[in-house]
Amino acid sequence: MADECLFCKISAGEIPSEEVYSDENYYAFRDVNPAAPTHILVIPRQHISRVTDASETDRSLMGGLLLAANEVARREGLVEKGLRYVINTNDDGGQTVYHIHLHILGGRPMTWPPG
Ligand code: DGP
Repeated sequence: MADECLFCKISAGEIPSEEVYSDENYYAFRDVNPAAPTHILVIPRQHISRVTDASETDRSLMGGLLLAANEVARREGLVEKGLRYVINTNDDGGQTVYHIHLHILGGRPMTWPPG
């Protein structure tokens, strides 16, 4: 756990959140500022600041992040109609919290290109 990391604290239960999914390695919770009818963040419990910081030793963890997101999407009933996964990365990517998080957006048609 990284000191002063908001999402490490949420994963540890030190800051409250609306849990959607939890296992040994991943935690998913509703975004406080939803951009779609369903907006969930999936995080690895292990602190990695940016997806571009992940390395070979994180291969399994990074693959598992997608599988955890798929499980959440199934539970939320998003799979049939569709959904969007987003990982904002660094300043130009719009990342504001520096602990890897995958956004699951669903419940409405998405537009392209994103802003
Ligand atoms: P990003 O811009 O990709 O770094 O997304 C960060 C997201 O985290 C943003 O959509 C809002 C959300 N968020 C920030 N602080 C909190 C919080 O304390 N609780 C919850 N549930 N979500 C948060």
